[in-house]
Amino acid sequence: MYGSDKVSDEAERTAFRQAEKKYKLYYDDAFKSSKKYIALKKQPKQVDLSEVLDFKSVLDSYSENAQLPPGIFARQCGFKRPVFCLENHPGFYFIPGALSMEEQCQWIRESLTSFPQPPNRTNHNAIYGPIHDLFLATKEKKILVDEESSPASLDSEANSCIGNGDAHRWKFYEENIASLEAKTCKSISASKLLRKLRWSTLGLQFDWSKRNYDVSLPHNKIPDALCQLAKTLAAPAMPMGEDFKPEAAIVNYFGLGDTLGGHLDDMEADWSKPIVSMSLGCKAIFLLGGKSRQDSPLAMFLRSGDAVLMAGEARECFHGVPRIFADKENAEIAPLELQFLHEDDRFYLEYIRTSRININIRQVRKEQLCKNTKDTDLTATVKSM
Ligand SMILES: O=C(O)CCC(=O)C(=O)O
Repeated sequence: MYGSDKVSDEAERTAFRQAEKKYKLYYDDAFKSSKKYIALKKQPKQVDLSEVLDFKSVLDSYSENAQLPPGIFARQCGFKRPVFCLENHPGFYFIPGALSMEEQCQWIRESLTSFPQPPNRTNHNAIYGPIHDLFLATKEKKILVDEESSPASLDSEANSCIGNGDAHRWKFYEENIASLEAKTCKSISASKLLRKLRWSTLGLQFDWSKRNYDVSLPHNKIPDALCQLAKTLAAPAMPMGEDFKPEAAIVNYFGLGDTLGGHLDDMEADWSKPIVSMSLGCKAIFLLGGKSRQDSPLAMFLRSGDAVLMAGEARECFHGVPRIFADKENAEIAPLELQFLHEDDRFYLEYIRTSRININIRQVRKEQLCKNTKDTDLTATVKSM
């Protein structure tokens, strides 16, 4: 799960860490001393990708001649395409191109508009409190201003309220009004905040400081359409037709250079239930390790529309995302760009050109508890807040 980038000395020496370092984005500083450096754009260091498993090529050759590389097997699970499994990682499933283009666009839009809306929490909560309509504010070029440091004259112009425990401290203002007072106010543009959005949580809210789910936190249920999609995608990991109840989701937002350090998702009660993880936007490298950080991880590409399931033993495996590719050549999002271009909404297009979004959906509680703890009990908390 999302966590600190700080790595202990011991972790620094592990096989997992070495792989993270191998694929992480570093810049070439060959030009630094040259005068040309200023004129040239920073160049990413070349990285050897020859060992990265590419399920797209696996699918292509499998469709052509039914051949599979050693250690990979295919299952027909009622999707348009086969689902791939790894002999060395029982419980891991890769569904290439699981989401249609329309679905990808839909969940990118939701990830930027409705998912970060309160009561869902985001990484911004700790500093700014709940923020409403961040995407809209970005489109409208608004500025978030700290009321405490702002002159009273601004107050009448504010049109969106945010609280940080003490009510309404941070507010969005029109750009021109906020910039008039920029010198006296603590402020940040909505577009910067959107760029710095790293996660939002849906359904049962995850408390990062305690590393567990806090069912007492106000929350909405995961949207029905997302639940339905997650249930459909989870089917290969539920061969006896068991039920998968999506109760919580974490949406991770990656910009250029962002990574997700190696971790385990171990806060859910029933590990036989999969984590359903969907990729949107720029291509990434995913590392699937073993039960110890000392185990060398397998690197694989994740593209927009791919889905991964981690269930059973695979739930005990370290995993992470050391790299996203935000450059035109490697991002592999041309069809997505075209789709958003047609929709004439340049804000989605601008965002996704250099970003990746991951939505991972989980059943948190054991079957019996899901049934016994009625959601009305939990929504009562919402109403009483
Ligand atoms: O971004 C991804 O593909 C993986 C996300 C993940 O591992 C997590 O949120 O626990």
